[in-house]
Amino acid sequence: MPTTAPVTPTGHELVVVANRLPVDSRTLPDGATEWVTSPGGLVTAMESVMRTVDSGAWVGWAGSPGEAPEPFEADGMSLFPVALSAEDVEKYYEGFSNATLWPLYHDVIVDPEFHRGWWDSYVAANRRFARTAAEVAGAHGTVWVHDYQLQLAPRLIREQRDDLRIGFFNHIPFPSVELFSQLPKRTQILRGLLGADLVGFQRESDTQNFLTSVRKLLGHHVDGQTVHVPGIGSAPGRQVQARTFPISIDSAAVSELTQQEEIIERAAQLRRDLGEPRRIVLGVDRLDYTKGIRHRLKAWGELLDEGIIDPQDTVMIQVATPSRERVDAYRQLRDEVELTVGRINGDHAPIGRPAVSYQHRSFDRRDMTALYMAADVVLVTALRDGMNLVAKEYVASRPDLRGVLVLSEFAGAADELRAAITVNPHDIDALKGAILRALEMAPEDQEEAMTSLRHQVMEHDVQAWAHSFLEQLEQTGSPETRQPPRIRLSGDAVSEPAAVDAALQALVERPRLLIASDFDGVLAPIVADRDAVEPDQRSLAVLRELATLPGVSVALVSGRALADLDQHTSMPSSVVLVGSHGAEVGALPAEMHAEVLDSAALTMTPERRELLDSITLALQRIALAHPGAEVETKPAAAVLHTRNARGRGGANATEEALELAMTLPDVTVTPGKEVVEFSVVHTSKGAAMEALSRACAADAWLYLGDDVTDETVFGRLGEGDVGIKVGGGDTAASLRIAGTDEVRGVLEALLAARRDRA
Ligand code: GDG
Repeated sequence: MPTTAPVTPTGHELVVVANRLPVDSRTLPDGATEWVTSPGGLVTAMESVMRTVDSGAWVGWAGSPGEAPEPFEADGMSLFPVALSAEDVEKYYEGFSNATLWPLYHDVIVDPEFHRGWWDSYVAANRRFARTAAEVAGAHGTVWVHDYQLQLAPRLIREQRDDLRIGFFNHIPFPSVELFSQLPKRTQILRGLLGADLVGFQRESDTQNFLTSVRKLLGHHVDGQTVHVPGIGSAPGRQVQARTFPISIDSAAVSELTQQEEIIERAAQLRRDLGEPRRIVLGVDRLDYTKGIRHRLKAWGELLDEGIIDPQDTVMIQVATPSRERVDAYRQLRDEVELTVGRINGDHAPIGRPAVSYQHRSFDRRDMTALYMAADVVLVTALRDGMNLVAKEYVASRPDLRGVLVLSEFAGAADELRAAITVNPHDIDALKGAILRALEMAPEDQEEAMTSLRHQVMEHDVQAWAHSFLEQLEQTGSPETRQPPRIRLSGDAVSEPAAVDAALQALVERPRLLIASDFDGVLAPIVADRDAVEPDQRSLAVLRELATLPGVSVALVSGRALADLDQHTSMPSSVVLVGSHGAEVGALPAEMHAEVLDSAALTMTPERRELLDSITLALQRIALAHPGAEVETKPAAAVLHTRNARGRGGANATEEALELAMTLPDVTVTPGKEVVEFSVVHTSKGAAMEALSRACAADAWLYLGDDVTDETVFGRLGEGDVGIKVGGGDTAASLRIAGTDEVRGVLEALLAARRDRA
């Protein structure tokens, strides 16, 4: 029983993030609220792994719309409730999660609905869960995110806490790429999931479907079960593992219940209540269209209609637990199921007894076990199901080795429970045949099949499942070994002129050179009005001159849009211009190999265009609220400039823009000096330099830069390359000079030295 003592929100070693907390609230007669733990399989599994860590936490919704209760302790875990408003419940939970994702991921058994407002709410809710998880996880801790409601959370957590190990497990199927592609927000979802170090699925086919989607829709390199996620900006590339972990149940606990006298008696009583039928057939499901309840009833109704089953000696019990009752498709399903049950009972039930005993309510765990123990046959006829725990619970409830399981091949459990009678539930004749085979199976055959099934279920329980997921996560993405970008110089002390000279002398000796430079702050002093920039004409002239020398290629790499850069520098075609932080590359001189540029990463798709338009609008709204802030639009990016904003306006606008960035999982956000850029193509100055260096087959390169965005280049310095930081601040460059005047000096020295060599 939970206590309501508040917990200090710091430092948990293992944090579970799931839509629901493992508790339900109960209102006491005096109006006070009491929390009762709701032990499901996941809770049991987590209890077992929580025992292995010093401190465990669970982040989730407490189940009632409105304000979240204060954090509290329950069963050795700290619970951190996340608030969901009534509108969140409608749009994030019932809408995007259960009326868009759920049907789409279950092979569109009903049509998924797409509404843009639902998506916004899904993003906002995922951010809230992610923020709480990031707040409560300890340094280098582990976060395990569960299920389709929280697919953006892994990335959103990583954006705040790069020190964490993050795992994600999808409890429901992952659809084929053809179906997944229907999802308007498909790339955002994939990028959200790829924030994890390990993404787990129920079946091997789900894992493969995910990897195919990542490869086809994001263009990432996939090597076996490893996804190579390219680095963005100064962030290094990452590897994400996708693996299969079939979930299970607390098998020993279920089996143990079957030994209790009271439960044995309940099972016997059940049979008596039903008039001692010769055979009981059982279905247990949430009332969900994925579970194939209609197909099951159709088969059963036909068997009765045809007189093959005698309702006097064979009864069906259908437990249909209420579920998602405010979602249209579920209301409709309930009506249809109840109509069908009514019809079957009207046609066939003996007086005083049902042909189908239909139970639209929840039973407690002990009653459920009694039902399994009383059932001669259990029907699991799901049209699509991640795993299906009912199948495993039935097996665990039969230490007497009696009973037959009919199992849909579309349930994940079919991969493991090979000794069940498997069936395609869409084939009603085959389903009828499977039911009859089950009813007629000889006791020794039942025993043989059940022995094999129990071997599987008792060995592979939910505790083993959780431990194997966490063990794999432990071996994956290890935060301790993740290197932050290397800092070679701090402060603002400039390098010794002799050191700069020596580096330049060594550089000019290389046969093929790439000389590249940032523009603002390097070739031109920074000015408040970006259009009034006055580049150092001598520096530009020296660069033009360098470009004429044999074996030398020259490039300007800027955050400015390409056209803007061109206008302010008037470079000849022998100098390559790279704009928008690498997203726009001008014409390359004939001797360069254009094919090495990654055009897929740079292409503006209609999807990216639409995204860019919405970002521009949002930034314009922020700029309007903070006078002096401005929005610049580029072909593949929108930029918020705060240089001219008044007072705290600049800082506030930047904060709001970074808040906005959190909601945009498909965008590269690059904060610079009083500027934040949102690019919808994924590249960086560093990536562009690397491509240019390959395009001109350079033996070594020189790069001059002053901004944080130039660190993406300095971070890639190889042996023989020279990186010069202009101005103060931490940098991965190896040398520092003071300002634009010194840049001119460096370029002149370089030109003279290279000429001498020639
Ligand atoms: C999702 C995936 C995957 C049902 N009625 C009562 C009751 N239950 C319990 C069952 C079972 C659980 O609910 C249902 O689990 P399932 O696996 O069948 O299905 P989903 O709820 O759809 O779960 C599924 C699962 O996640 C785990 O990863 O297997 O594929 O869809 O445990 O016994 N329990 C009680 N009273 C009831 O009336 N106490």
